Amino acid sequence: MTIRYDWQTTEILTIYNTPLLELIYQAASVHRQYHHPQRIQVCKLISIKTGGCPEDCGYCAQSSHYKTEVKPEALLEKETVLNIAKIAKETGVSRVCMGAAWREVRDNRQFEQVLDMVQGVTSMGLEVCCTLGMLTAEQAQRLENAGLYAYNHNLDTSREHYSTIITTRTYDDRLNTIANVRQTKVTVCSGGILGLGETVTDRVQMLHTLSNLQPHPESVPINILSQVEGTPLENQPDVPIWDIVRMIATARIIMPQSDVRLSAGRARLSYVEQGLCFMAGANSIFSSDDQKMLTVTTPCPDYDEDREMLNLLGLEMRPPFQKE
Ligand code: SAM
Ligand code: DTB
Ligand code: SF4
Repeated sequence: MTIRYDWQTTEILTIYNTPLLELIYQAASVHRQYHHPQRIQVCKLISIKTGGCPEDCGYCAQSSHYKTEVKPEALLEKETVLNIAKIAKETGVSRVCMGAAWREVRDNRQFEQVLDMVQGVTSMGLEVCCTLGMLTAEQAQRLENAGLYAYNHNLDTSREHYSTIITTRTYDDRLNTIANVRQTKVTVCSGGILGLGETVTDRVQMLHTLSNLQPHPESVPINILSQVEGTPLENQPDVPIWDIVRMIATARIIMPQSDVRLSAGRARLSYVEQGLCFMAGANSIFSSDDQKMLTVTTPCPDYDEDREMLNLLGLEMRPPFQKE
């Protein structure tokens, strides 16, 4: 099967609605053609700058527009970041993702500090990813020069649904930043969230936008909304496991070479449910030593628990820079 960049929304919808076990079988078959079926990428998130974000993303604990448990903190020291990365590396983690609650990167001293952290963690032999909000092509170039391996910038949902979730930036702002990263050798990580009150059509449209990017994002995170008290989306119902599996399988089939990451929301899934997600083509997760994703509002399974799960499922952790 060759990689396609011309998927139509009707085709994607047909895949999404395929009888479940047939869909999983098809996704698993594609997965095996493009990836080592026993290998899972394990990533560690570090919130290098927490809270106080000027954006109004309706799901986010870090937006200053909502009153949540999260309090704004200063940028972490490089030493702190290197220590967290060291423990992650010793555990077998291959990628460290540094997140900042910024609207966009500014050309200031804080950016210099982030570039220094990127350099430091990269020189430990780890893949480094950053998610810092909007970026110019020049800033992307500076991150590349510091050794950055990936940049995360999610589309979150469809263009149509986007404006009901976020009003402080547009879908095109998002696509522009992704295009700016594409001007460098830094790989692109872009996906979305399930559970924002979107329809199946919105999900399919988001997958359509992602799968029509050429090349496809090297990694596609599928987040499941973690309902945060104080945000406009605090009362959204849980996303059914079947929708999660369908979304993962569809992403796997239409973007066969990309890593599909079962991201936020994994903590509430049983090993059996996660096993189904891996069968459907998910091959990447976030794991942690502090039980959280970026903030305390979104739990994350820890290294020990994940080691147990991977052992039970006969899976192993993928070393850094070894994507086939
Ligand atoms: N500020 C940067 C930005 O938005 O691009 C980076 C950090 S932001 C926390 C990264 C992604 O995390 C969001 O795009 C969203 O997909 C996901 N996310 C944030 N809060 C979430 C929540 N409560 N549940 C699930 N996913 C969430
Ligand atoms: C992504 O798609 N998921 C990660 C990462 N990129 C930055 C974040 C997950 C949600 C974090 C929400 C929280 O911890 O508050
Ligand atoms: Fe800010 Fe990112 Fe949260 Fe949006 S998702 S409020 S941009 S930290």
